[in-house]
Amino acid sequence: MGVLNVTPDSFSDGGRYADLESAVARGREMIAEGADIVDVGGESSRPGARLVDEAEELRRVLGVVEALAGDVRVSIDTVKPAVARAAVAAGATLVNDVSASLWPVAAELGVGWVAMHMQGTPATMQQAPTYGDVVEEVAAFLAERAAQAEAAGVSEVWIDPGIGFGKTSAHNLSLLRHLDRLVESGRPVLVGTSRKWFLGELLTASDGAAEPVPVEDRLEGSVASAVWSFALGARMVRVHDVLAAVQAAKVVAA
Ligand code: HH2
Repeated sequence: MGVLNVTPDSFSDGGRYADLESAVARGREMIAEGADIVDVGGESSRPGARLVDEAEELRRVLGVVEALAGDVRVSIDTVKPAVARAAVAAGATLVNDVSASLWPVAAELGVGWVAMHMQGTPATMQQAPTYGDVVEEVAAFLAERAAQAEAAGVSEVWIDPGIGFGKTSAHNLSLLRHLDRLVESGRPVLVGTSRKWFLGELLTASDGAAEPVPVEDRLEGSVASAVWSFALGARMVRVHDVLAAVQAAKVVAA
């Protein structure tokens, strides 16, 4: 799943694909690199991100979805029912939902749904994430939401531990270490580690550098965590660097 953020403020690529033309060009590039799905998003969910109103989010994403949907499977990364509905009308067939609450919309529209775990909201989620047992709590939450969606008639339900969403680096690492706990549920698992903060922090620790490794230097960490995720049974990774992830996936599959 290739990430296409049509936003001015996403943490790693904000502003690069903010207009229709550059976003569609980037989408086509990811298709050429081997993406199975292009995930179009018009609102950043990075910690502390500014909320976007519905009209603005629709303006950002709809043309992009429409332009790409004939050539690749498109998912819509949104927490707004109206944006999900309009994107599906424009050709999207998967709702990528970091709020894990839009299953009624997916059921109504007859499309797939990604349930991602988040503790809190993007505005506050990184202030003091707290769990008793992060792996069990995330697994239980996702199992409950997935079962609700299936009962409502959604036939394609993905589960995603929500790396970086209300989680410390230690929480992220525990979830990755025990990814098999999610895989054993039998539902397809999606993992999004690409370029995330914990990778920068981890590499700081190993290099003894003063600052976390910046976003543009997290490719190797992103690929390593994708390989790890596939090896433990994840079925899809959500990435910015599609070519590297596709190559890694082919090697793991072989
Ligand atoms: N991570 C981000 C956004 N959407 N969706 C799923 N299913 N899983 C994730 O891990 C996930 C996600 C955050 O990354 P990004 O889109 O690159 O940044 P931003 O939220 O700043 O646009």
